[in-house]
Amino acid sequence: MIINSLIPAASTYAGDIDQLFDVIMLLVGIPFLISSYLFFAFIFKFKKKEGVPAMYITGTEHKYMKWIHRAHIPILTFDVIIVVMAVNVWYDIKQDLPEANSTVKVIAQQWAWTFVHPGPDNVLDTADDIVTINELHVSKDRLYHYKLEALDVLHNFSVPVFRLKQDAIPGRVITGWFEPTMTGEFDIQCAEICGIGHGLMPARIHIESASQHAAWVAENSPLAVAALSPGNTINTINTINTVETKIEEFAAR
Ligand SMILES: [Cu+2]
Repeated sequence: MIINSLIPAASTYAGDIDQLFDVIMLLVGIPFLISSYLFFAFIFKFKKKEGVPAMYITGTEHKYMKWIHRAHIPILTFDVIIVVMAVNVWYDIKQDLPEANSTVKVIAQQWAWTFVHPGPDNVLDTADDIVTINELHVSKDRLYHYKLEALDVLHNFSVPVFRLKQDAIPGRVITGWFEPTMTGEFDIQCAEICGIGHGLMPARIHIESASQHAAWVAENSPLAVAALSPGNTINTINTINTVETKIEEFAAR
């Protein structure tokens, strides 16, 4: 309700995250408003008055303590509700890994994103892979696994419309998943301060319909490009080789 009004929800689990935010906002916000109101109301109600002597109150008597206990019980109950809901959502998104239709590689470095798409054969690490910089192409209603790597320092792969955020850690390949539910072009951003160019590390995600995506894959596959203009092949294959060498160099460290 709150986040959704600011930014579209474009993944299968975006709604769960938004719902969690709404529940936390209500369960924390309402007690916050009530306690703030009482705090200021009592300050004014019991301020110094002429002819009324100050009373020394330790607050330990039952008639005072019961007001603390009565407030504690709902707050603790709300905490339990929040924890149970949060663990459930966390499990579904981060612990569970549903079967994928396709896998993409996401490589973060200072200060750009490299994306490796599986190409027409839908298999990564083959000659028809499509490598792009700062531009990820996916199809709506397909479940993707991403394999996230960092070549230098910590980065964070953040796709706000998916409500997806995942740290990228040098030396590790982190696998996660998403399933787009809406077509369009949206932001990808690095959400981990990764150096002076951190703010200059934006990318775009293009969510296409199945047919649009198939057309994009067919047009941009190095094999298709090769068939069209032999000169381009060398560039594309060079790009793939550079990226793969970088990954291998990195893995060998
Ligand atoms: Cu970064």
